[in-house]
Amino acid sequence: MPSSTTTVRGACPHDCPDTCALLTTVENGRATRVQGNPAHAHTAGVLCAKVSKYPERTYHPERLLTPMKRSGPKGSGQFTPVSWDEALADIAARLQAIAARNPEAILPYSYAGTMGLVQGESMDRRFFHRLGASQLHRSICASAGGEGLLHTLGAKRGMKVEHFSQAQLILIWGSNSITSNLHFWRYAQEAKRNGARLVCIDPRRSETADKCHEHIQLLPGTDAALALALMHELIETDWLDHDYIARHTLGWEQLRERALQWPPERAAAVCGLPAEQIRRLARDYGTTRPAAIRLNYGVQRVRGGANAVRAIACLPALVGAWRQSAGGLLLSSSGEFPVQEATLQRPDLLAGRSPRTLNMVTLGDDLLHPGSADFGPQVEALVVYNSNPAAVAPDSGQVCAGLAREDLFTVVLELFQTDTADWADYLLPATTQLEQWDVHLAYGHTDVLLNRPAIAPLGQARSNAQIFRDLAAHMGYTEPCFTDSDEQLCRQAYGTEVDFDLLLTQGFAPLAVPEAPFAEGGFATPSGKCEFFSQRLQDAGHDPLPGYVPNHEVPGSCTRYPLAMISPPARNFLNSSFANVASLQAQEQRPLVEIHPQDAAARGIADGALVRLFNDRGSYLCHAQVGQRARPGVVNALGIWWHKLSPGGGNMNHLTSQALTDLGAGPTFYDCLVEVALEREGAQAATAPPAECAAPPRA
Ligand SMILES: Nc1nc2c(c(=O)[nH]1)N[C@H]1C(S)=C(S)[C@@H](COP(=O)(O)OP(=O)(O)OC[C@H]3O[C@@H](n4cnc5c(=O)[nH]c(N)nc54)[C@H](O)[C@@H]3O)O[C@H]1N2
Ligand SMILES: Nc1nc2c(c(=O)[nH]1)N[C@H]1C(S)=C(S)[C@@H](COP(=O)(O)OP(=O)(O)OC[C@H]3O[C@@H](n4cnc5c(=O)[nH]c(N)nc54)[C@H](O)[C@@H]3O)O[C@H]1N2
Ligand code: SF4
Ligand SMILES: [Mo]
Repeated sequence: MPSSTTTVRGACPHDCPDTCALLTTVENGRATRVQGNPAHAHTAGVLCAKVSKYPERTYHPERLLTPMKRSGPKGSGQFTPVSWDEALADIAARLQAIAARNPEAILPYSYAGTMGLVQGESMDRRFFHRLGASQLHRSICASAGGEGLLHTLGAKRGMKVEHFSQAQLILIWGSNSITSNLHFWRYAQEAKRNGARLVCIDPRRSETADKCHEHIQLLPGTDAALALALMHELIETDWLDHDYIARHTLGWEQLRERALQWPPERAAAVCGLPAEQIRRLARDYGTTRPAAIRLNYGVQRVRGGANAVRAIACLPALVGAWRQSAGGLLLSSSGEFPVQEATLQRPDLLAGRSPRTLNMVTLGDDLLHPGSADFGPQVEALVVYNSNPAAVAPDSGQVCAGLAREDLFTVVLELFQTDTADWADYLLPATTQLEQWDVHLAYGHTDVLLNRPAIAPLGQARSNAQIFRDLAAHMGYTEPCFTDSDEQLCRQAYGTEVDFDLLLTQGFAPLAVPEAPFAEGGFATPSGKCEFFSQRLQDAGHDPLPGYVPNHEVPGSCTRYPLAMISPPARNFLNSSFANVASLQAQEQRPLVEIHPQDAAARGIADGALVRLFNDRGSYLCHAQVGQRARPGVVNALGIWWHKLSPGGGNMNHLTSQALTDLGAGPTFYDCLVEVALEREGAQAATAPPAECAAPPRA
């Protein structure tokens, strides 16, 4: 046979703001190289270390290649191969039997293993709508911040990322961009070369903080206090754009009154910062133009997350930063994309039913709930795809106790045998991005991307859309929408809103988005203004103004658990994805917690020591990394290791709680108190909660 080499255009499917354009080299049917597409401006030919390793991940010796049925006790991870027909017929029969009693006893569980519109939210949604299953509130990442933006700017819209290169001041707020938003960082570097000042606002001395001019190392969960004190200073010194405020904002007088209650000294005490540093930041922000804020989701994984985003999102309107294309703020751009959700997801298949919605953050509690008039039926079946809840959902101990229920029927669609897959009754092999069609939006730029399959599916793997199509057939669903192919679904995702031919030829299509979206106001709020005051929030019984909402577990408030733990992303993993890829695991070395020398010395902990982090929810064994990346009183457990790849068989989510945020019912991963102790062989962790540190209530 003659040898052949082709290059196939694709899109990175991972939950990352950058949504890179990929070029996959295929030699004789095998993907040999994955690179960034130089023709795509934001990708600029560069990929992160993780996705550069894509062939290694795709051809990983532990890829799941056949459907499997549990053959050992629940959670044993023992399976035997079965045929697709046998697996699908049995799963359909089990789901039908449950649905005959009450379809709401079936719960789909998915997040962003792939962000593709087809493999992430199309045929699966049709299937569960038709079935009448419980709905899932997909809140695990961004719902608090999303609500904060919605009630302030009106939508997930903001600065175009490329314009950051022209800013003179960039606040990198709750974002370790070098780790999680590399292609934004490229624009920030360009700005730096043009003389811009870069300020990083983060409790952790991150890799990004190292490279900024200033690092403002506040306590976790105190960002709203900082933002209010900045407003205080902007008001006191009159660094305000009165014309912009008058024409394009709502609630200025009320916000002014609120902000005047926050002199820098008050915020300094809350944030654990010198007041002088807050004054200097206000001076920088009040006097430099263009001034840009790259806000990221790191700020909103605490009780007051939505209010923090709201407070920060008010700042650009106060100083009129939106007037310039290189000024303003970007948290997410996903609201720009004209996705045809109703066509893709077909909520009409609910046919008048309105099933309950369960929150993916409280999976642990919900799986253990017996069923009641309020709650509805006990969850009897769980179908997991694009997610690894055993490792990534908070309060892992409860999640795993729920997954361990003998009477729970669990189906997992996966690439690998993850911690969650170990609990499955059926484990179904899914394709990777290199083997499937998809079409994408982005939350860190404004281009649509198409992903073409580069290689044939490995083994018997099938795409998520294909698996749900096949399940629908086994359930006897005859609606024509259950026969749409993956390529047809790609065409439906944007309908006529995006030129599909351009996607086919070029691989990407930029949306027409204004250069300075709010230069003349035009916010997507009910008033059309930047809403400092929100009538909608007041009507719903919330504080109508942005305020400081203290953590559920306030740092320093509990003598038994004196340390605050945050658990931001590890550079070489993507959430729990890639944790099983040897070359990337080697980069991260081993599960670790960063701890300040002062906190380490007080506990007799030397660099590299095996330590136990614990609180009343559970414990996590990992290695101490003693140094300045952690501030005193705060430890950083970098994530997210699989339980079974960690020394004690757990991870930091054994410590995090299911408590929710102020708005948006999001998770509070970074709102968590712990103690750390040197691990001695045979020692027992103290786990009994004292009364003063009882588990926090749900917000
Ligand atoms: N390499 C890599 N890239 C990723 C991910 C990954 O796991 N690995 N995750 C992806 C996902 S799912 C998302 S949602 C995006 C965005 O994900 P984010 O979680 O926003 O990612 P980061 O920017 O890496 O981390 C957030 C930063 O916020 C800081 N932080 C923690 N608590 C606070 C706080 O209270 N206030 C402030 N100001 N900062 C705080 C952390 O120390 C960290 O440096 O990134 C994506 N990109
Ligand atoms: N402590 C702590 N916990 C956190 C966070 C934190 O910062 N700290 N971050 C949170 C955030 S921001 C997020 S977004 C969540 C992320 O939670 P998840 O979205 O669950 O993310 P992953 O851990 O990457 O798991 C995705 C899984 O999908 C699988 N997958 C990938 N592609 C496909 C496909 O095409 N088909 C199928 N069937 N499967 C596929 C992957 O193999 C992987 O196991 O975690 C949250 N958990
Ligand atoms: S994970 Fe992010 S930076 Fe890496 S290739 Fe994908 S989109 Fe690009
Ligand atoms: Mo996320």
